[in-house]
Amino acid sequence: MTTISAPSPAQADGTASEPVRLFRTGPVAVIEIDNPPVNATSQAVRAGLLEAIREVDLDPEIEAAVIACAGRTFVAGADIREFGQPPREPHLPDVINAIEDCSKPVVAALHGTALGGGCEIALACHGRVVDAKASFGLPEVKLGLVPGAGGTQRLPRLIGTEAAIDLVSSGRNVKAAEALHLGLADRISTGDLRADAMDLARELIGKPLRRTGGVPATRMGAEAAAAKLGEIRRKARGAEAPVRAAELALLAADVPLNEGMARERETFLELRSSEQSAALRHAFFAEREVTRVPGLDNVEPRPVQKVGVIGAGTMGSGIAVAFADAGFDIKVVETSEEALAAGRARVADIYDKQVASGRLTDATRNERLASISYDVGLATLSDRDLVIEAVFEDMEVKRTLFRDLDGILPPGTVLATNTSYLDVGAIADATTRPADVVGLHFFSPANIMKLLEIVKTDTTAPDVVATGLAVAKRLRKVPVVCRVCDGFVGNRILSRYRQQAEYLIEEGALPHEVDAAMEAFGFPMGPFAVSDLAGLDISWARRKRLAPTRDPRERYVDVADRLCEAGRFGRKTGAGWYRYEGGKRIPDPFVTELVEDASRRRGLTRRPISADEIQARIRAAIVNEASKILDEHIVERPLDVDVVMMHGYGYPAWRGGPLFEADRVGLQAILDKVTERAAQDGPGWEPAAGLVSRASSGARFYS
Ligand code: 3H9
Repeated sequence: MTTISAPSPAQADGTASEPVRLFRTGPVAVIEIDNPPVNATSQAVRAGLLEAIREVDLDPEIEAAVIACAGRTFVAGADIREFGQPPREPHLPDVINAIEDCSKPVVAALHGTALGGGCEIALACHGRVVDAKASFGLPEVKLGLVPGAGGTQRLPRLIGTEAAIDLVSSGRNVKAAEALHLGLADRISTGDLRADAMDLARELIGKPLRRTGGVPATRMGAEAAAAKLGEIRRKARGAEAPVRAAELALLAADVPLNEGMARERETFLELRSSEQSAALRHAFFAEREVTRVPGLDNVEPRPVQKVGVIGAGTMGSGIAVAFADAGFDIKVVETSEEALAAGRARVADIYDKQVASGRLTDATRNERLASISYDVGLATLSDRDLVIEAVFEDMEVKRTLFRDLDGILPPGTVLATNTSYLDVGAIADATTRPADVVGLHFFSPANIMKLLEIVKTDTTAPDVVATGLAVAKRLRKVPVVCRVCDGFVGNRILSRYRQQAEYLIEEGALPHEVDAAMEAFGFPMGPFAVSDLAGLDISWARRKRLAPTRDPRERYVDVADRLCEAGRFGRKTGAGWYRYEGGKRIPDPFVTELVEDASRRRGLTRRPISADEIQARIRAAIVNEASKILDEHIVERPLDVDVVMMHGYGYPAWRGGPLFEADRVGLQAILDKVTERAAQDGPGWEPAAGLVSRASSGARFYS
């Protein structure tokens, strides 16, 4: 720690060598943490902070202190990279207790995101002043942890047990206004944050200090508490941390701070070495790593502000909203005034729903709606930097469209297709500038789903791929760069997942049993429920298209086709794999009959299939296909597959994605299952070479 006898610079430049500095310029000292990029509480920060607090305590000339941070944010948490190593002193809980116990007022000046350990530092201060744009949160559960430095014990004391349970179990962020309302913040700064925090510190000098740890927490009734825990457990879908965090918050009303903190620390250390936390930390870093694409280090993206979307159906309108939300200048085109009007209505509907649910104000909706322009015909797109087509999934339609665009768009415009299966290379070849063509595969609803597959062909220019990544960043999406193959990464794996689910029903399981098993695995919905939601007709049309080229030796289950022939297209027609009543899905004897008939026609004697077998077979199908994707260099790294499955398909993040998990489960066990299925199911089930060699050499995906 460095002591400086000079005024503290307002949110300094972040060039200091010492991560904690004490500015002593009068009765109110400023303790500044400066540990880029996010001021995580590394060992050096903890040691510096403890030393600074001791100095404030001992120095008769200092009467109060403000804790503030340099750079873009207040402390965003403990240093996640240290979690794999043995804890080193001083421990954060001890540093934070020293802040609370300080004999002089200590006020936190919060800007950016005060998360995890950062939020816990703030909770122990005697006052909190927050920047109007700041947010708070205890996101530890998203890393498979509970807060480990007093968060579960101080938060209930400060804002009440019920509100605290909500925050610690969800890990959600709270903006400044809500923080003030909850009692988490004392003041919102309107101008100079540090000056405002120093004012509050000055006001507290000589007054009795409110030490959060000494405030009693409100007690929740036993029944209400049990109901809350049950609800959290259900929502967590197998993740352990949310329930453990809520239990600790409930404890705060029953035991003194030190006892609660001891229990919290114990739980924190236990979870820190858990499989779930390792998986969630992998998920955190993988989500960032996907944006660092090998070979694109110094490639400049093309500037993009004006974006055109062709087609205003479900995908096109969702894409338009995603871009409008991110502040792009967006134009939607259609082939006729009627289609355009329908698209405009779809866009308005998306925003109206957001207003109705309180996520958007009327004023913002109107602003966003006004930022989207509409036109008929491609010619009006000639001033666009990026054009994305979201028209009917048909190669000839798309090739014609790209040929037309080629004649209209100026050189340098990036041409993107939102196709989910078609060969982007063949679409690019319809133009005279295939280097400018890329796949931008959004997932429905496009304004909500985080995943964006950026599909490069053999000819896509590196700066076009870089442009896709830069656009994704502005859209706050998680991009995964991949090469062309049928279904790219996600849908290719999904088709194996679905295929295996259909084999399972043909052999003896019922659709709701497969769904229940996969929901117990941690997916938000099982495969049949998802099909009903998405609509069975789209994949039916695709299957009919592909029928002439299907390998006749392939085991093909036709139950989905027969459902479609009966007019059952899923939720939108009130029936599909299930029957729907009042929005509830109900297993349907009609479907059971179709399934049993399929077994009979295949000559199979139906047998009960356990949830374990269902999960193991589906997991094997996913890992095998993912291994083939790696073998073919469709993606370069296992983490790319993990991110696709977690962000686009609901693979439980606490499992870390299929390949991360495969390492933990044991590759040989998965390979055995794949080999067993290959013998029974025939073509499509060949074990991937990469999986065979990894399993037989004892190597792992992430070694
Ligand atoms: C905790 O606090 C436990 C305590 O209760 C108890 C302890 C005893 N550590 O996301 P970005 C890196 S648990 C290490 O791209 P943004 C990140 O990897 C922690 N590194 O920026 C990236 O590095 P790189 C609770 C971290 O502006 C760079 O910083 N806290 C950490 O989009 C920039 O990050 C959390 O869970 C960290 N804690 O978002 C907060 N955080 O450039 C986790 C970030 O090499 N962090 N990095 O790829 C976040 O949510 C976001 O990073 C944040 C900034 C919102 C802060």
